[in-house]
Amino acid sequence: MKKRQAILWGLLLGIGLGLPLVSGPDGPVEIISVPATVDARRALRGMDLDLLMERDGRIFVVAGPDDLLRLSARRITFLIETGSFTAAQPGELRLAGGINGAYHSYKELEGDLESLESAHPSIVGLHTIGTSLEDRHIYAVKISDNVDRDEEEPGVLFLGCHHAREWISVEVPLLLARRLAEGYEGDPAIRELVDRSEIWIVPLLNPDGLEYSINVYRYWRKNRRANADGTFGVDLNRNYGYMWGRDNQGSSAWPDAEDYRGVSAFSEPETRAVRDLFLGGNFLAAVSYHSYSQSILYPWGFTDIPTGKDELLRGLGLEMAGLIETVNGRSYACGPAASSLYVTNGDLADWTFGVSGIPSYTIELPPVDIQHGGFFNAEDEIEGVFRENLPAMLRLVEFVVRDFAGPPTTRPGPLTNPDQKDK
Ligand code: 0X9
Ligand code: CA
Ligand code: ZN
Repeated sequence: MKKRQAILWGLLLGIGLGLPLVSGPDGPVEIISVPATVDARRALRGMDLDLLMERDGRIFVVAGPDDLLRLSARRITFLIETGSFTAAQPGELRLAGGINGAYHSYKELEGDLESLESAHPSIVGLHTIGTSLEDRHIYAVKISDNVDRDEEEPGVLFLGCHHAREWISVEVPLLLARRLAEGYEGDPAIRELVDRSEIWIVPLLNPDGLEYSINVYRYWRKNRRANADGTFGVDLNRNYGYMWGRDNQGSSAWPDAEDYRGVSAFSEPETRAVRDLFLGGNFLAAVSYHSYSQSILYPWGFTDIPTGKDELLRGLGLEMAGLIETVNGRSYACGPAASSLYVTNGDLADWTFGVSGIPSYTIELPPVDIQHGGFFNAEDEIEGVFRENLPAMLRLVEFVVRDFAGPPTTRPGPLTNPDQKDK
């Protein structure tokens, strides 16, 4: 990895995680709109503002007092729109009518998953792998031949929406389920992959968070755990049990932080659901979809020490990035999570890799940066983002099918922990 690129990534993802709170220490945050002109776009660029949406020729952004001053200094006229968003609770913003458009809410997803199962009952099985804190189902779709039977076939796991505001990460795995189910009859390549593997898809790991993001505050990230100090939410991608809470750089001990790790590893029903599904199966690869930054990240997240399996992780990762680029020409960077980016502890990919040594990826979907929309992907981009990811997804299924058939020496096994080695 080139240094310049590594630094750029750090910047991009730093922005991705460090989003504004509803009210910061320096005063209230407003939703404003500016005309979608070349000048306004130029002024917004580099200001670290969160783009909310573009509508009727205006760009809506979340801005603090300093941002308003900076905009005024650049003679960009803006309208304060906060009033057209009704407050759900003091200090929170609500866009009346919901803003999820073509994206799936929990109920919409539930309906679509049920229809998919009833249209293709022999290869689609809908499972509830857990229940969220607000009593929503955490759904997993199994796609395989003889779907009701637990066969001796390799498993591959695709998940979306650890983070509530990353709506595109629900759609990509959901569309994969649909493509596999609908392609089974007519597409021999799909059929062979489905026959020889068990593909598990969890499109919406964080249903409570997603609903909150749709109905109350678009930029919500965590689940909706009521923390002891009165704040809400645990970052599900800091709650897994490998190197959980190892340091305060990779996750936070503070409940109000965006990367709060929770009171203990697997304290959350969502991460427990993934743990139990994973440990009960025979998974040989896993991908966790997030947004944004167009990157394919592999372990470790908790340290920049290489895993010892970098050749495999990097090789497959680069292959996936290559396949993605051939579709729409968009390039996804590829590298080890911690050293290319920032350190995390308790994330999913470290856990699946740490406990079983299988290729495990975090794929950050488009856009590449906040100037291209950040967490807000246009509705008409959903299909294109899915289409570019499909070949990479199928490549991973093909990998598990081949790997499973290969000699036992190539099969993954538990890893030694680089931490324990020097103790
Ligand atoms: O911070 C995360 O959980 C992921 N990024 S996001 O902006 N979608 O929140 C990245 C997790 C990958 N792991 C590391 N970067 N260590
Ligand atoms: Ca099967
Ligand atoms: Zn994320």
